[in-house]
Amino acid sequence: MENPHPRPLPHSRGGELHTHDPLRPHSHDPNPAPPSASPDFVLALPDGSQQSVTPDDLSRLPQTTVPNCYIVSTGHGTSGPFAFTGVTLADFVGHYWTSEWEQTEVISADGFGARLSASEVNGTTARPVLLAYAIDGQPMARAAGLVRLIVPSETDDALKQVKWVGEIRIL
Ligand SMILES: Nc1nc2c(c(=O)[nH]1)N[C@H]1C(S)=C(S)[C@@H](COP(=O)(O)O)O[C@H]1N2
Ligand SMILES: [Mo]
Repeated sequence: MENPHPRPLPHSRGGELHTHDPLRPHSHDPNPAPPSASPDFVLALPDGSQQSVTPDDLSRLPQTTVPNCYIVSTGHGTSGPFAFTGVTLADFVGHYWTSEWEQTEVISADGFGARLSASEVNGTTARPVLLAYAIDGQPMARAAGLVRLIVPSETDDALKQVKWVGEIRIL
């Protein structure tokens, strides 16, 4: 099934990943296995700079826990409730980029990703968007998605619950 809200990619990519647009995921069976061993990811800033970020780096930023999160899919069921712990995406972006920004792209090397607007990221303060590194009080295993984007407000198809974050672009 086509994504009902297709949006064009602002940048083309080298072709090193999949040929489909990871920010327009279609309904599919979720990948069971991580695309690589390392949980480190690349942060690409609007000024063109890039840096590597580790789960340790995240754990030194303010910590937030969002309880009662569900991973919902009409196609392959619902799991939860989970309490996810991590840094809010708003705190994360604010730490690394203090100027204006409009949207962020969160992409896994397995070809799955989500695009979030600044208002979506900054506006969900009660149940904020997280970069999660722990689940139910335990460190998250790589196989379980470390580092995982958790969008608690999305409760229909899990298309924003990106496992194995490999790159975050601030735009
Ligand atoms: N990187 C990555 N994240 C992903 C997926 C995927 O294939 N790759 N599948 C999504 C889909 S369609 C679902 S239903 C959920 C499944 O999450 P779970 O493995 O924790 O149940 O992960 C989402 N996040
Ligand atoms: Mo899914």
